[in-house]
Amino acid sequence: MNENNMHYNENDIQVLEGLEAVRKRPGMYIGTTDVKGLHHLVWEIVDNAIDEALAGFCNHIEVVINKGNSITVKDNGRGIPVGIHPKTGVSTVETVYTVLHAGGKFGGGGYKVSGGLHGVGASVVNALSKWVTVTVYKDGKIYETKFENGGKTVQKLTEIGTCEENRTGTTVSFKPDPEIFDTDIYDYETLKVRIRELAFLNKGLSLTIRDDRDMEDTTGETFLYEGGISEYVKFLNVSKTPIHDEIIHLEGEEDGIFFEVAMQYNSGYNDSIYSFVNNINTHDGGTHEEGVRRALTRVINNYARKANILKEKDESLTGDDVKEGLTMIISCKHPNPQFEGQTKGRLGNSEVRKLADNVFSAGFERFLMENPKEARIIIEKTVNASVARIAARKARESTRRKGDLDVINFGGKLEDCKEKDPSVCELFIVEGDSAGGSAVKGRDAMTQAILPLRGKILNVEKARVDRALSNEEIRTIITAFGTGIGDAFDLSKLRYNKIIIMTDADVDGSHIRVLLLTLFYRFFKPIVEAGHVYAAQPPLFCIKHGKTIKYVLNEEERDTYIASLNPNTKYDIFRMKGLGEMDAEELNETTMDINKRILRKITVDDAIAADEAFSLLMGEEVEPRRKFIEENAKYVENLDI
Ligand code: 28F
Repeated sequence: MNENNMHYNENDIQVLEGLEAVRKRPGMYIGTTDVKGLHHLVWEIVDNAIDEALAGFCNHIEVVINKGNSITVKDNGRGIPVGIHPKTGVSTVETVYTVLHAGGKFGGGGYKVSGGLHGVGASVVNALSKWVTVTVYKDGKIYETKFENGGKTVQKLTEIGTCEENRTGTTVSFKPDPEIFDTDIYDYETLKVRIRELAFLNKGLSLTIRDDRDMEDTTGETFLYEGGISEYVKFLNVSKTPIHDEIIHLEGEEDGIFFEVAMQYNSGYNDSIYSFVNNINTHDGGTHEEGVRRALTRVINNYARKANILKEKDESLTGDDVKEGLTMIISCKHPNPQFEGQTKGRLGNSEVRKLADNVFSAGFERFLMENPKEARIIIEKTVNASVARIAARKARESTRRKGDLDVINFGGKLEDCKEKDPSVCELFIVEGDSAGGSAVKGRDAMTQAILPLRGKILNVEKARVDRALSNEEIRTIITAFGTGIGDAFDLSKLRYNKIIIMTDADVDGSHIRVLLLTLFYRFFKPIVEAGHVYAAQPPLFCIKHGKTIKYVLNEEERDTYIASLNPNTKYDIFRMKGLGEMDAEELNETTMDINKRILRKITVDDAIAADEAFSLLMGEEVEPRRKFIEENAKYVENLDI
């Protein structure tokens, strides 16, 4: 794309308008006169330096915030031509800085502007500045010209000294006019982030940013990425967990249009896809993005079918499926970009769609062929996304199906309470039929409902929503809650203020409790977050002395209690039976009676940490799960009620 610049000459400059127009309506040229517009001036100048880099003549650009919030931008390019411009009769440097649209973009000469939106150029910056100084290093000489108060030439281009023969470049310093801008204070971070982005987008180009406002001669920060957008992807994935090592980097060129893409999947569920045209972020996508998305979906589907990971009967993967956990940078350099849309954030050039599709599909297909291990990891990730998407859809349809999950349809499993006001109602989810029977007899039938569970419920961490919904126990729970799930979830429809998990104090009981918590956390998170979920705590020991009966939860409490007794007291200790062996009265007394029982409220104070904990717990690893069962007090706060 550099050839275009070879025939460049000074005739390309066209004189269109005076700088006064810019000062009258700055918004038309730089968008706003707020802090954003202030920074925009820097990008106008930096863009010119980037153009020189894109032309292949510059590999270092420096931006300095000076004392007093003036800016200096320096490049080591060829230097703006210093000869007299035939149309204006003044030096080209002066012409570029005083004639609106003198950048060549409108002159048809082909000097590229890196930003399609920008590139209105140096003269706009000059028009909106208190002062500007331009220094050019060329042919062993140093030239300088100066402007003041909106671009009035106060010093014609003058040879002010000599330099080494091989030193070339352009240095521009300017101070934004405080009469134009709401603020005159530059933000280092804002400049740095964009400078770093420009370094990612232009491989091999080094960019330095320095803040000299507080202290001179600081070194600043230099960004140089030989890997270009691959390093951008690596940077974006740094706090994520990539699922394959290599960052896939593909590029191609046709008719002076350069296209490249870099990508890597991570274990997350969100995507970070950013696209650029001539270094400008195309927020609203466009043809370059469309080409890639189309090709990505097609190539993955083809591979998945061929490898039989996707069976004949399976639905095809969608664009959403294939971008789950995808970090991707798309960059296109186009000599004549058409920006569309309200905010001009969309690339419209239709020829780019094909180029993007071709470059991406050929390269990505090849990557998959050459890296079968990575290919499988990637395809399986996208297939999982698809399974989850289909399952979620089924779940929604299922909860919508009239009558299917209605309370009416219980078949007698739920022993509901008489009271209908949820604020006083409780649902006991009880392990086993026999405990269920005792609980029904021992309950307060007015406010306490009993749902007995037969055996263990499905581990929803290991099963997708569709399988979970085909599980009888889970369907019953969903129905009992009354809230629905997925899109249809409605917390206000919860039929009980307290949902109490009542399981044995042994390992099996703990396991069932964790399975239920996982189910609640995954499907009914708001219920957990709102503090509706509790664990009943059946006592492990009963201590009788005289007429007093004391139930304690564990050995520690037992020993503490005994130590507190008069040493002469005679007492008996009974190890409590499992829930199933207690009669109704015992169960009521120890575990259900509002005045005597001990409940533990399940809280989720840190949703993210809890989510991770649940994954860890309920995933493949057995050991951490055992640990949770022992330590689950971390997410559970003791509460005496
Ligand atoms: C700190 C900002 O502005 N760098 C620039 C060049 C180089 C050439 C050029 C610029 C003439 C008519 C535009 C040199 N030699 N940094 C910069 N480096 N402009 S701006 O040409 C200016 C054109 O319109 C340049 C041969 N061709 C071009």
